[in-house]
Amino acid sequence: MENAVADLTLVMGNKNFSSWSFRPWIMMRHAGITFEESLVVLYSDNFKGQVRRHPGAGHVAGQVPVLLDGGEAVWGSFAILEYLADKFPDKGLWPEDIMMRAKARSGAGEIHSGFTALRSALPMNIRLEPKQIPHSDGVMADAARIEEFWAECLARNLDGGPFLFGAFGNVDAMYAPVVNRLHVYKVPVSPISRAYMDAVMALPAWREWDAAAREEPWDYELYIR
Ligand SMILES: N[C@@H](CCC(=O)N[C@@H](CS)C(=O)NCC(=O)O)C(=O)O
Repeated sequence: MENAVADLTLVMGNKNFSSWSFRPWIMMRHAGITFEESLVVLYSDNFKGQVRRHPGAGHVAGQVPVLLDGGEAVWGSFAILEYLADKFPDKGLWPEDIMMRAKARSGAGEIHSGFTALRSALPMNIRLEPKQIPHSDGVMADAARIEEFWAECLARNLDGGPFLFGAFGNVDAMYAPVVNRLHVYKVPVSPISRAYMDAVMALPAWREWDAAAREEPWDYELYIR
């Protein structure tokens, strides 16, 4: 359902590469929260200044994403998702049950601050044709822990799934870039994880982001694997 009240702008990076921007974007699009996009191209001149030039954003860290709302700015993917859950309580962005909500936040916190081996070795690259590359022990250990968390969530089959706590929510949005990473770099995963990844990648919001990423002109050596 479209939300008529919102007057939000997401300051964000290029869709093909900006994994942090992808999180609030896919959540808002999936939940039907109306927003404008303001693109700051990754690695362009004075990136931080371009981000901070937005109204109300003079004090932010200078990275993307930033959410602008009513002349104020919220920065950082996790904080933006929390803000959206507060602002749109009817959207069910976190599980309703207090313990399930806490567990979803635990998982979201883990991906926000951890899995550095996987995140640095396998950059999000939406349009990359899946290709096999060698994976380090660190990458495999991170992938195993991600799969362990997913399996624990999916075994509960909350509300019949198919997402981590039933309906697609903030925790799924936090893991969305990892879905791309595991997919395009052909990290071997269990059938349970594969089914979850396929469900995420089949979302209309994912497909919209994917299609737009394929149209973008920017490419960077840094992301070649
Ligand atoms: N912890 C931040 C990280 C944001 C981040 O690293 N964004 C990258 C783009 S995906 C960025 O702005 N890079 C440009 C820079 O750091 O100058 C979040 O959760 O949003």
